[in-house]
Amino acid sequence: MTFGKVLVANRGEIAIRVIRACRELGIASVAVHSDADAHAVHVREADEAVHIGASPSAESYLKGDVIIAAAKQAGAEAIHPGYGFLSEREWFARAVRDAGLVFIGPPAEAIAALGSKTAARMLMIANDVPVVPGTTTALRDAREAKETAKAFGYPVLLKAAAGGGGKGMRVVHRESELADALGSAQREAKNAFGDDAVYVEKFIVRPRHVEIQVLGDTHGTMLSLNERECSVQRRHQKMIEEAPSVAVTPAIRKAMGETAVRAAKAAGYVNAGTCEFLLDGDGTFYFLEMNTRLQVEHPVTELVTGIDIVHWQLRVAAGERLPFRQQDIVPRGWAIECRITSEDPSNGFLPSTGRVSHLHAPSGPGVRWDSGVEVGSEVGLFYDPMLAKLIVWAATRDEAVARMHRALLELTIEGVETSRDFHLRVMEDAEFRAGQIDIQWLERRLDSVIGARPPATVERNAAIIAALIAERDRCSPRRASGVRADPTRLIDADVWTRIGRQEGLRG
Ligand code: MV4
Repeated sequence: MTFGKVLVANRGEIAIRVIRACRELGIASVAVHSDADAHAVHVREADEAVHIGASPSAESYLKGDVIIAAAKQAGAEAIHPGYGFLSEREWFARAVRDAGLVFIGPPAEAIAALGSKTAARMLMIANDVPVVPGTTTALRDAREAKETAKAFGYPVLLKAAAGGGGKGMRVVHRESELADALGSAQREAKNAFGDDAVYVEKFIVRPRHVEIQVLGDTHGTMLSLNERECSVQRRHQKMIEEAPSVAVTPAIRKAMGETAVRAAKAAGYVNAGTCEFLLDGDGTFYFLEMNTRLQVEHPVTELVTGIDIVHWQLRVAAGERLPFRQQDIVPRGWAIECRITSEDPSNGFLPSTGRVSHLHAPSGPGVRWDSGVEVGSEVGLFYDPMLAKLIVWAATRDEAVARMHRALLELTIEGVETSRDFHLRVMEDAEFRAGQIDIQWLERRLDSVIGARPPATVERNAAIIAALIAERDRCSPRRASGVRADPTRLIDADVWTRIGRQEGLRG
């Protein structure tokens, strides 16, 4: 038994993802939307929709009280928060429960227990979860900072206790830099979180970011759905995720999974959550933090485990028992996700706006397209720039990379700049193909990835197609526009532009 009706307190691709799961389970869905989203896909796909305010998030998707009132009004029994927005706000989880509704996520107390980093570190240490060597209390002054840094050895990393997402973090390589770094980390933490508490950790050099998906019910079962490799990121924004990780051996997987389950149980966790780890070159892993929500990259885990995480979020929130045991979770094949954002990689990832004028979504074997946009969608600056996620599955990593490359070639989005060509270049990159990635990889490799030429085969095909089109246009000018749509999909937009210009085909 699940719910009769669920309100989805989000927008874009994740709202649609949850609405799809509801429909598959026979649950009616209620969308919420701002002014800007009056005609959005998620509004149309839901069974009902409620307008909750003006376009800025603070006046709509962050209005917890308005959303709870909308759920009561619509007769929903539960609220799914998606990711971002209200998903990790303890007060919202509590307010939903106090309103007599079910929050589809962890208990408010678990969100609270994992919210402060220093408190979470203490909890983890008490439960034999390895954390990065460092302190569990805020530094009082530069003198104390120097003493502790000396004890752990340089380089060290100063972190905001209230932090997350890299704010208030400072790497310190030597004692002479420590006092200044402490001052600026404290100022940044105060500004960002209203709390200047900063603590110190040993700085792990060139680790991978590997995370474990966990899933638990209210009857005491907590399972590890194994790891995702999320090292390909830029400025704390993940760009590409995969499962499994080339760096995770069966022994590491087992140890990391058991650790994540222990961490989740220690926090009183229920529902889907993610434990973030740093994994160093020797296979040593350290718990960083737990994300108390469904994550953007959950589909790669779904594809390799065969478990529909959103279905089970809904079912365990309604009190159902998970029917799996840990030994039933057997990873199969390889999955990769590329985040398709409205950012221009050749222009410093500047956000791009406009109306989606043409869209061709990839399909075919092993391809999943989780999108929040369609032809006609207005892409503005009010919300996150992620338009869609392209996820592929294949038997091996090499095949998954080839399949992702093929799917990206099929993708056409016109009207806004996107990260599509950037992803193509990554799939062609020798280091990425060898799995030689860490959290600094993209920053190191960005110029060469963005500046890279497409492979000769792609350019050669493009040249042939351009010549053929030019020939047909000369013979039959009126059919030119119809002919152009298909071949351009086979080639990169940048190649098309260059060759098209040479051939005088543009415009
Ligand atoms: C670290 C680290 C190296 N050593 N801690 C970044 C955000 C926050 N979640 C923790 N972060 C890091 N903590 C120690 N002791 C490197 C990072 C880090 C990072 C971690 C995961 C994913 C991307 C990252 C990018 C830069 C730095």
